[in-house]
Amino acid sequence: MQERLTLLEREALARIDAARDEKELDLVRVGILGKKGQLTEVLKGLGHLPDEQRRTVGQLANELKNKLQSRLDERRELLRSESLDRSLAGTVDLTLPGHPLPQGSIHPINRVFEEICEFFHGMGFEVVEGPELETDHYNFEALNMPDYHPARDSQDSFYVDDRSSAGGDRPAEWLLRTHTSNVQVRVMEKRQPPLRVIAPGRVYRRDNDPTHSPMFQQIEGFLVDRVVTFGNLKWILTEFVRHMFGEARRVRFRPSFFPFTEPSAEVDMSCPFCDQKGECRVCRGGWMEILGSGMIHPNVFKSAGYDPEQCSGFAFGMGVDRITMLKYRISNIRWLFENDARFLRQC
Ligand code: 2NL
Repeated sequence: MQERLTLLEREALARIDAARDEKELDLVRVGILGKKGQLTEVLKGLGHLPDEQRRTVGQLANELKNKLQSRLDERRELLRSESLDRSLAGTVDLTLPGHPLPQGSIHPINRVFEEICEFFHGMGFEVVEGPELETDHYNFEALNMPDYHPARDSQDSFYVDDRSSAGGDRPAEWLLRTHTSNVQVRVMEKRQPPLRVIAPGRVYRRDNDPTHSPMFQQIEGFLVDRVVTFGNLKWILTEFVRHMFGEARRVRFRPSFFPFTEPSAEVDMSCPFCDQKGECRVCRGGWMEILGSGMIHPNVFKSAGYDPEQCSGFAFGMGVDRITMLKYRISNIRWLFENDARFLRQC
């Protein structure tokens, strides 16, 4: 009986060591320790042995059972880790750096906002903000736009109450500001020249197509002192355009009209994409309009309580969205507002 156990042990250990995977090892285990396994059979047969032999053989068989069980466990552990190593081989390199966290970026409009404000700050201008909900006085009246002015039509502006229902002697009307000039009017009302102010912010107009959005961002600026000339305006705005679009830009001032300035000029720059070389889909003709400007109208000074004989100044205004589109060659203004991550990632 003891010999049988010794034989069984040698054979069992050899089979355990020969098992090449966990499945094979399990078959080996069943063959030895299963319900009809070899060792199980031995243990079952103990009952037929005489008392004394049963004790010694029983003890040996139990020891062998424990030994084989732990050998099986060891082998299973080894096979498992070998198979894990094999399946990871070549697919995981633990020395590689981890996945970087996605990083946000500044929205192109804010980037351009910052760049513009930085330039004018360097020129001694201060940044002032004001209300987006405004009265017709600050948005139109004080800017030499009397109530018959076409821009005041409800077709063009967002009035907050119903314009048509207002009675004869109408109180102040409220609307979403159509430009940030309201801020400058409020500054002039409170303070005396010399003044150098830029007013950035959101403005609202009833306009909606690929190049217009009902809400857009504007920066207006103005400078008032005792004697300010159109030459001062030309110099600052030329410097500005070259700061934003490169020193190589040519700048031209084209006569125009705004109710709040006289004379008025639109500012064009040579196209930064084709450099005026002709056929260009962006500029169509070599020049691109980028801002409006002029000498502040005497009526605007009068509404602010300034004497137009004692001071003069220039003002300008630009659409930040438009400048952003030109700078980054964005063809549809909606890209700027949809916040599609695929677009923003490119900025
Ligand atoms: C444009 C043109 C302009 C102004 C804005 C202004 C403000 C005051 C007095 C006089 Cl308080 N003028 N602003 C002047 C000329 C042009 O904007 O194309 N804007 C997008």
